Amino acid sequence: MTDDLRETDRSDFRLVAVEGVIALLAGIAAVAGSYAAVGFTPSFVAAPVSTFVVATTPSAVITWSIQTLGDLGDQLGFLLALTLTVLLFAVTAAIGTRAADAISAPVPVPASLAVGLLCVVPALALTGAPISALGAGIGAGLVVAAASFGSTAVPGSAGSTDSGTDSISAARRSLLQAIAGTIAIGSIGGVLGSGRGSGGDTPKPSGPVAADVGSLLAEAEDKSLAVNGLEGLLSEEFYQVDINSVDPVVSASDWNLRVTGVVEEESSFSLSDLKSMDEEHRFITLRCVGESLNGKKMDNALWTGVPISALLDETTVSDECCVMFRAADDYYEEFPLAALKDGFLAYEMNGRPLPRSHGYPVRALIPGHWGEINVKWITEIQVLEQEAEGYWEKNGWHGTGPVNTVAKLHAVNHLDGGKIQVAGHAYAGTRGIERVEVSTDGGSSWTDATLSEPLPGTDVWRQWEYTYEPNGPHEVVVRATDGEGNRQPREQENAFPNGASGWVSKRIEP
Ligand SMILES: Nc1nc2c(c(=O)[nH]1)N[C@H]1C(S)=C(S)[C@@H](COP(=O)(O)O)O[C@H]1N2
Ligand SMILES: [Mo]
Repeated sequence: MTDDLRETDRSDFRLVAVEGVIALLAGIAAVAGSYAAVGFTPSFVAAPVSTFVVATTPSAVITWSIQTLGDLGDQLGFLLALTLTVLLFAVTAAIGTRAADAISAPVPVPASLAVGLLCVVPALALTGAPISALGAGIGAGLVVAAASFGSTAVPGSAGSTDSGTDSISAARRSLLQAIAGTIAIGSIGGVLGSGRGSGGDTPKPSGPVAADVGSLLAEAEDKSLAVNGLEGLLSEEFYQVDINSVDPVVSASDWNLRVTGVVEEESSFSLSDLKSMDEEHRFITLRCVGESLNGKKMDNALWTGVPISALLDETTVSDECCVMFRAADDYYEEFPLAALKDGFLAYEMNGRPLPRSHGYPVRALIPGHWGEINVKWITEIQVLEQEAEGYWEKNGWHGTGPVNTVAKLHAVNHLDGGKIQVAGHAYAGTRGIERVEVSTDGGSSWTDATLSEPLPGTDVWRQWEYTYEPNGPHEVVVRATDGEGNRQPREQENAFPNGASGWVSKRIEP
């Protein structure tokens, strides 16, 4: 008698476990369905969850993650958001299955329908996007349908059939069917979603670039030092830093930039307004205040657009203290008005429309300043009477000012004949780079490195290179002097809060 009971308990437990796993699979399929419908856009169900995760993570943890985990931290954060989203829909699916059981009279409701309908609710609440919610509902519903395919017993109805081996094998079969369904939905969703992920109406780059852009790009290539393992003067893969895992999708035709606040008259500009102004091409280098000393969040591109001053003339900005930029991803950054006067609004990068990841359709570029005030997807320039804190400053960073001078050491080549070649990029914002020195004895003696010819522009990095004959294991140290004659300080500082600084050094074995 007791043994019998235990046996029943155990099989009940297994049935409930199967029900739980199927609910989890339905949760995964809900996320895949939403992805299939809208791709990697803010309407994807995991996007608002990710924003929530970032918003509720203590800033000390974020600062730690930026400095020690770097991009991995962002990836882990998104993985957490994805997991939470799956769990949310899994719980919803479990409730839907139980609800279908409960309301089996007078008209039986298939669990798949109940789950599908119920999953639409949180998806809609999260994203406000009916298509995304429909995708989530269909995904979850299909998995539950797959689970119950070919059986009369709904998988949720643990105990509704005779207990024992029959129901166990039925449960096993529905579990396998649910797994197969989830794999199918996941694969189809992956393909459909990645097709949509590019998003917006970002034009696909095609055909040759404009002639003047082409010759500037050629100039950058010509002036680049040919060093193995060293990127040229034009970055091939421009780094990306965002507060959100999922970039906003902004349509060029709807895009609008408002100039507000303490201005004589508020004004607003469309993309065609900008494009009707005198266009300029500028090489501008960006560096993130959060990157490590010898990190890779420093890159250069050729940007096409118009000076911000062209927009301000029309509104006569009064002599106020500061300006706040606001963007489509709810990002905001404040900085002194003086820096705005040299600012630039770019709508092309290397002769192509800005990629979505770099601010399509329009971003700001503020020469010589840390990356964070180079606001992407910009929507508003608000002139302020009083200082205010931007997104990162609220979290303790001081990243609105001019960049620190840095010389990176990214390439170490062992050449034929035993010589060693070291090389990297050096950048000092609008101060420019005048000199890079290399020491191969840990900083006792110094030699000038070869510099790449300067590119046109006031805010562009240079490459440096030095080849020498090694004499046993040694430490290479690099230091830069900016165009105002200031040698960068030796002491190494972490990124938080003022940006990494110090001389880069590396131990090298010949
Ligand atoms: N709207 C918006 N603009 C933004 C950010 C952001 O998260 N949202 N990140 C900033 C930061 S911290 C940096 S370093 C640069 C990076 O620009 P990139 O992603 O084009 O390299 O964009 C800045 N502009
Ligand atoms: Mo940044």
